[in-house]
Amino acid sequence: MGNIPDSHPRKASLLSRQRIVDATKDGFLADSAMIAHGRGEAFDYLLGEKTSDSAKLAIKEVAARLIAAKKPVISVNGNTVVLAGKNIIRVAAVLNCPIEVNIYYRTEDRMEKLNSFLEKQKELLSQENSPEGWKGDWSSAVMSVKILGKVGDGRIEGLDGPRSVCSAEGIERADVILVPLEDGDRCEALVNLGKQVLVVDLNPLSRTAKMATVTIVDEISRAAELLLEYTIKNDQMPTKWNNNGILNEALEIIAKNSRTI
Ligand code: PTJ
Repeated sequence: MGNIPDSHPRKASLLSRQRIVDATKDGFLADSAMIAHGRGEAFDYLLGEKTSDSAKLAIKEVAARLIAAKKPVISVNGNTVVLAGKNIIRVAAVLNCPIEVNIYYRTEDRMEKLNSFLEKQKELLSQENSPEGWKGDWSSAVMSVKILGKVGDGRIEGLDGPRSVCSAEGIERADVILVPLEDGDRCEALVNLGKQVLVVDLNPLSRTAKMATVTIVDEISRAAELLLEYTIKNDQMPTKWNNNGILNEALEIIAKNSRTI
C-alpha cells in the first residue's frame, strides 16, 4: 500500500481503506465498521470526493459553536479514531476540551484499545511543532486533553441499555457535542436533552444528518483537517443556522454529479 503514486486519483481513498482493514485486524473496530466505511465511500464518490463550499460553511459553524461552548466535548468512535484521530486530538488541544471514546458496539477490549491508542497519539503529537497559526505551549496543550469514556459513570436520558452509557464529565454535562459518524437514536436523544449536536456524516439523508443541530456532509479526515484550521483562525461567531438548507445543498451536488456521470 505504501507504493501508490501521488498521482493516483484514488490514493487517499485507498489509504483510508487500508487503515480500516489494518485497524480491524488489530481489534480496534466494530465488525460492521467496513460496511459503514463503504457506505460513506459511496456517498463520497457521489459528492465528488472533495469538501464542498457548503460543507466548509458547516465546518466553520462547528468551529464557532465549539469555541463558544461552555462545556464542549468531542465524542469519537472506532472509525473516527482510525481515520482522523490525530487531527481530532489537535482540535481538542486548541479548544482545551476533552475527547470521549463512546462506541456503538461497546466492549471493554475495544474501549481499552482505543483509549490507549489516543493516549499514545497524544504523546507523539506533544513532540511536534504547534500547528500553523497557533501560539502557546503546544506540548502541554496536547498532554492536557483528557481522554474520557472508560468510566461509564454518566447516562444519556432517553436511551436504554449500553447505548445510554457515557462519561459524567464528558457527554452527560456537555452543552455542545461534536460527534462524527453518530447513530440516529443517540443523536435524537442528545438533541432532546437540549444539547447542540454537531455531526459529520457523508450521508445527507441519514436520520443523524437530519436530526443534528449542524451537519458537516464531508469525509471525516478531510473535515477534521479543516476544522483544525478554522478553530485556530477563530474568526466567526455562531450564526442562525439553517441545517436543512445545508443538507439540500449536498443533495443538489449529488444530483448534479449524477447527471454528469
Ligand atoms: O466504533 P463503533 O462501535 O461506535 O461503531 C462505529 C460504526 C461506524 C460501525 C457504527 O457507528 C455504525 O454502524 O454506523 P452506521 O449506522 O453505519 O453509520 C455510519 C454513517 O457514517 C453512515 O451514514 C456513513 O455514510 C457515514 N460515514 C462512514 N464513513 C464516513 C462517514 N462519514 C464521514 N466520514 C467517513 N469516513
